[in-house]
Amino acid sequence: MKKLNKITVQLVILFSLILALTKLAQADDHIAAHRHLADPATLVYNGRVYLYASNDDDNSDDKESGYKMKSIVCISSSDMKNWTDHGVVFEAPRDATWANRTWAPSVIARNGKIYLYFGNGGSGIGVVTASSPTGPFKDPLGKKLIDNQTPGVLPAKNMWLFDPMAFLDDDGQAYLYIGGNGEDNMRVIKLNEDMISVNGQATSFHVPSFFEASWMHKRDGNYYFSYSSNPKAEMRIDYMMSKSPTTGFVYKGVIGAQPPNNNNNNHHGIFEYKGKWYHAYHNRVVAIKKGIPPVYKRNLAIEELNYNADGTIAQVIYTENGVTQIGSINPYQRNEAETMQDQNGIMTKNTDDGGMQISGMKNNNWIKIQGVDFGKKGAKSFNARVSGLSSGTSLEVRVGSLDGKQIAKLVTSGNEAVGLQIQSGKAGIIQGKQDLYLLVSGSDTSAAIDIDWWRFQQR
Ligand code: FUB
Repeated sequence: MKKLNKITVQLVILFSLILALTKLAQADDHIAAHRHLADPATLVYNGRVYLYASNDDDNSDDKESGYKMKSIVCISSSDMKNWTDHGVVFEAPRDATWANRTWAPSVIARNGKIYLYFGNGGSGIGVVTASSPTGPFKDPLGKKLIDNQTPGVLPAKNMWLFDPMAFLDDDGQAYLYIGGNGEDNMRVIKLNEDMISVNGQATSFHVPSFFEASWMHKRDGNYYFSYSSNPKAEMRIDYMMSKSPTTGFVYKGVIGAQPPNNNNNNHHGIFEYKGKWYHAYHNRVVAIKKGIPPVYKRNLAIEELNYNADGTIAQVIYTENGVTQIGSINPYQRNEAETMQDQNGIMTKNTDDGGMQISGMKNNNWIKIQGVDFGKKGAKSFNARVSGLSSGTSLEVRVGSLDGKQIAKLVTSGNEAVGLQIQSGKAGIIQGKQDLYLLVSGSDTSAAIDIDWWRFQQR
């Protein structure tokens, strides 16, 4: 009897473990998790939402790495589930010769231009500009926009001059919020219409337990200043409200407690997209899962944000599955392979024409595209621009799950031309809204498949 109980307990533990790992594989509390990304800035532009992040892949895997980020990565989505990897859009000193760090960006669009503000570590703020949200970003000043000499920045005790937040008010006045490491170290300064020069001197308001990660947003005439509290206050995301962007702020409480699987610095963004509000943040779930020191290897995640009737913010409850999908993916148009909801073992790189592709997929590596709507007629064939297929390695297309119905398969007999080629195959009967898996399978262990894009033809 005792032996039976022991076996039962072991089985329960095994099943719970399998369940937990399956859930993690499907979870959405780590987006674009083929990279390590942190400090999300948000931009809603031409119907898409863009997230800009400190590139934690610039940091090494060891626990002594330190924050060495010197590039900014951009990802974007039109449905809040499938994210497109646009790669590194700004890098120092390549694109700003005076800078050697690019921490915690803030991005804003004005007069047809995109402005990206960043911390050169904790020692000043730079600004770079582009005509597209995905760059290329160029340095218009050749020096910092804000440093210790900027009027109103000093005096301050142990100021961290970083974590910019650019905010454009409805009356056309823009502001930059900066600073960290002390309740009286938050600074706000007006930006001129050119967005690359300041007007007047920085002012301040007292922020309880202020540590870093300033954010400003406005809703229904209320200004919300939110931030990461200090370690003593558990590095929560707290907020204050006012009827003015620069004064009169009153502490209102907690937007989000320390996120699960983070246990360290916290940094968030808030934005409205297609009628809903969202809270982007970072955690350390992927590094924890990989078993590497998590401090300098963060990942982005997202939750919906809700308001109470009086305009205060309902505290976010962090979940694994994050947000619901808005709309669906159209399989009958070209879909970039670097747009996905989840993946296993993939990397991305630039194509020769400046776009992006998935690269070096090995056997059992896959991407998942959520909510692909095949409609009533369904598909008759599938094609993709790929390289690296052989008689021993194929690209399978499955629906529902990794071992779900196989609806297409690309394979070549070998000797195919080197480089990306459009390959076609028949598609089995498939209709309605489905999750799609593109999976590399076969016996060739040296396989390294690249995928640029995929699409189906309608029946
Ligand atoms: O990513 C480097 C620093 O960590 C940011 O500037 C802070 O906000 C914290 O997230």
